[in-house]
Amino acid sequence: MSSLAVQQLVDVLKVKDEIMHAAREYLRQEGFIEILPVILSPITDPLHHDTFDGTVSFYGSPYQLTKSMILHKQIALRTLPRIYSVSPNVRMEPAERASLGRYLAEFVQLDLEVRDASRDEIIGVGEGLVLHVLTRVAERCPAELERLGRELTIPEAPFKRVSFQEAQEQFGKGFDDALSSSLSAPAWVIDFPRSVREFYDREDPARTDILLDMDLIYPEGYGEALSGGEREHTLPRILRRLEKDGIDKERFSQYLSFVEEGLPASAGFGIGIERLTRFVCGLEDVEQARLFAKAPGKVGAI
Ligand code: ASN
Repeated sequence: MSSLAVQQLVDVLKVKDEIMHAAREYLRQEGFIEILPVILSPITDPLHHDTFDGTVSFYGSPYQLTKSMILHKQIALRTLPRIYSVSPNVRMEPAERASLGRYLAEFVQLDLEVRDASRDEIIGVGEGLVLHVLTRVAERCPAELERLGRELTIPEAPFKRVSFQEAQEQFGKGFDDALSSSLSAPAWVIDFPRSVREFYDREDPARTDILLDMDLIYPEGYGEALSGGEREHTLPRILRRLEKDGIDKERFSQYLSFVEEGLPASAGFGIGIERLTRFVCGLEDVEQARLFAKAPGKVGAI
């Protein structure tokens, strides 16, 4: 990865600032309330893929650094119906992922959730958010984009949808990169199999082992933009999912007591801010999208 010249870095940071401004503008207009992020908790997203845990001692008790706000988002919906958080996440991915250009061990996710929403409704929020951000950046940062050599095309909604199975048949296992390189506009991948996702994504009542979830994939090889879906929210279903995934329910005892009291049905997603900045600016590597970037394995980064 080549390092950016000072002016390019300034331009990237200005674009990132506009991305956040536009995202908040859109979400406020859509009735969302921003809640402050949780950074330390005894419970966090178990994640399906391999990461090393960031555990710290909280007065002698093991607490984890947040991997995503998913469990807290569900609990927060007991208080407010439409929420989001600009949430710092720590996911210590295996070091070899650094070379892929789209992983940071510390990154920021705009994580949102809506009470009683369906996947279709939340897909609409995702499209609206991405379109608003791209339109505003194109309007407000033309000089920055030009200096970065980036011509932004504003896609049309609704974005194309492809099922996980279709994508895998066409592009093979781990299809994200090949699918993304084939696209000239963002597209949704829907209906992931249960075995590749986390326990909180809702299983389709009509199709065993297929989830009502989705990823948004950027075009031009920039890869995954966001992940989300409808959620499991009742105790018997969550306990069954934990069991199927071989997860000890004691690990989530605090979460399960909220589930027992009652969680609302919901759907939501989280979109990575550095990846969005990389896509909007047309950057080679996600490390170029922020200051103090920590790529997987880069010990010494501050
Ligand atoms: N934030 C994502 C979601 O809402 C979960 C994740 O990042 N693993 O589904």
